[in-house]
Amino acid sequence: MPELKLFVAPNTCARVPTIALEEIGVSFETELIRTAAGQQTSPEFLAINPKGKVPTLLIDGAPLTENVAILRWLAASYPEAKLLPEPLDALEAARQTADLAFFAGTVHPVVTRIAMPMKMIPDAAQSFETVRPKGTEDMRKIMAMIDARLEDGPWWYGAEWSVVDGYLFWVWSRITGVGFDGSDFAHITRHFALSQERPAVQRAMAREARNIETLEAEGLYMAPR
Ligand SMILES: N[C@@H](CCC(=O)N[C@@H](CS)C(=O)NCC(=O)O)C(=O)O
Repeated sequence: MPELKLFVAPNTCARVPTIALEEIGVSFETELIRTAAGQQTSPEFLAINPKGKVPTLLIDGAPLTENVAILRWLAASYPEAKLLPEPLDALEAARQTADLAFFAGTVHPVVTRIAMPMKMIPDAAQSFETVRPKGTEDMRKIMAMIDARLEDGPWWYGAEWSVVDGYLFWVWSRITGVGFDGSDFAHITRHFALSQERPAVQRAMAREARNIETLEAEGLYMAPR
C-alpha cells in the first residue's frame, strides 16, 4: 500500500480526487494549501509541484499532478473501487480519458471565469460584470449538453457512478455556489442530489469543512462570492 498525501484547498478541483480517494476507502492524508497566503507559490510547494497548483498527490513521496493523471492513476491502481468502467478496448479507454480531459480542459476554465472572474482581468469589480456573465453564457451551453447526456441514467456512464460524476459534482457545486441558475437542468440537479447522498462525497466534504474552519480561524478563508 503506498503512502498517499493529497495537497488540497477548499472549493478547488482538489475536491475531485478527494472524493475518489474516499470512494476507494484507502487511508490518505490531506495537506491544506493556504492559497490566500500564496502558499501554492512558496519555494517549498513549488519544489513539489512547479506549476503551483492543487491537486498534487504524493505517492510514497513522489508527486503526481493534473487531475486527469491523478484520477487515471487511482482508477488503475485500485480497480476494485470501479472509479471508471472497465474499458472493453483501447478506444473505450481513450474515450474515458477524453471525458476526464473535457472536464479538466474545457469545463474547468469556464468554471474559473464564473467562480474566480477577478483572476481574468486586472479590474476585479469589472470582472464580475463582464467575465462572469460571458462565462455563464458559455457554461449554459455546456450544461445543456451534459443535462441531455444524463437523461438515460443517473450517472455519466449510466447506472454506475464514476469519477467523472465526482468532477461534475465539483463543477456544479462551484458554479451554483456563486449564483449560477441551475433550474433549467433537471437531470444535473438530480445528479447533484444523488451525489450528496454518497457517503464518500459526504466524507470528502467533511474534510473540506474542517479545512475551511482552519482557514477561517487564521483569517485566510476566501468564501465563494
Ligand atoms: N490542470 C490542473 C488545474 C489545477 C488548478 O487549476 N488548480 C487550481 C484550483 S481549482 C489552483 O491550484 N489554483 C491556485 C492558483 O492558481 O494559484 C488540473 O486539472 O489538475
